[in-house]
Amino acid sequence: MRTVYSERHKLRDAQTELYGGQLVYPFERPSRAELIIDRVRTQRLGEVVAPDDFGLEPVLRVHDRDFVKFLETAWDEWSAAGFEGEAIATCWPARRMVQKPPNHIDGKLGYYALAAETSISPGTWEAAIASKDVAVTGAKFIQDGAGCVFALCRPPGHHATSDLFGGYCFLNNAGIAAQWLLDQGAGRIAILDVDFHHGNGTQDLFYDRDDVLFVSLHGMPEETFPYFLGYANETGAGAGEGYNVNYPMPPNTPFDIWREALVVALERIHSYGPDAVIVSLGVDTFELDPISFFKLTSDDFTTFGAMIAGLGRQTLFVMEGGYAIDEVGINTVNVLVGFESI
Ligand code: OKP
Ligand code: ZN
Repeated sequence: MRTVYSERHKLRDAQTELYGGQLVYPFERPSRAELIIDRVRTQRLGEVVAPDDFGLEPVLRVHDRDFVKFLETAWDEWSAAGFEGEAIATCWPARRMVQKPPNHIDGKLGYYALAAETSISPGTWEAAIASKDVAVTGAKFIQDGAGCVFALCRPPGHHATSDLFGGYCFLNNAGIAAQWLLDQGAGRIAILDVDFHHGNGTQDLFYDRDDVLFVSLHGMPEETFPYFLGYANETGAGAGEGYNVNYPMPPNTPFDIWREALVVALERIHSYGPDAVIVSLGVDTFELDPISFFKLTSDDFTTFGAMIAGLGRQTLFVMEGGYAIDEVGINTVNVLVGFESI
């Protein structure tokens, strides 16, 4: 399969993540994408192509214009305000407070952040833009008839909502690609989110719609990030009722349990009959992932890639998380090779 990749992800190299009360070098780091592209090449997965520039139009189909403007100018406003570290949200419009963006960048950060771990650094905007272009370029190949494409996005996207960044995400790459395919004439898109974390942003984008089916397997929100969404009773609203499906699972879930959830998820996608499937591909379900608690082995990734291929649908893989650096390339490419083995 073809891989879409941009070197511009390296422009996102924040030096800080607020973790366990300390500022650490972020888990979501440039070497992740470099190790994945190295593995794509050594395993000869297929050609690697650079993305086209699709501009902001596809972004503004799912994201709020003021939010996008905020992301574009946040670093400059932060440094102009005289702050010396990276831009970190530290205050929020909490319960019973006014939900209105203030003028000062310190307050705007809290208004547009869903969490504090994700620092904004110089180059973050440019990398986020390149990442959505990787996803939309992948979608274009799908539109042109490709059976499967790997969009090696970085930074990831599935936590980003129409007007919130966080969880290492800025623009919702999978959501932008899904909406772009619909705008090109697709009738129905299914998004299968197999990242360890619930794709709260993607769920939120399409929650009241029936033209995007969102299905997610993830750590139960009682126990892990993003904590405040991802329960099984979140099934959609209005016209979208029944088109949102969550499979939260407990700590130490092994592959045989996870795979049962995937079987049911794939049956739901099959009965939906989508024109294309977008897989939010996180490999942080791996047993050695430093921030997650599922127990998949490297071979399990190959197995579930083949299971997804069993749908027999055009499939766009969009990279999300995965933080066990030594195996991130192996596990990611195992999914893609598994898919191609069918
Ligand atoms: C991004 B993706 C809060 C911990 C926050 C953020 C995890 C983001 C994961 N104490 N951790 O879904 O892989
Ligand atoms: Zn994740």
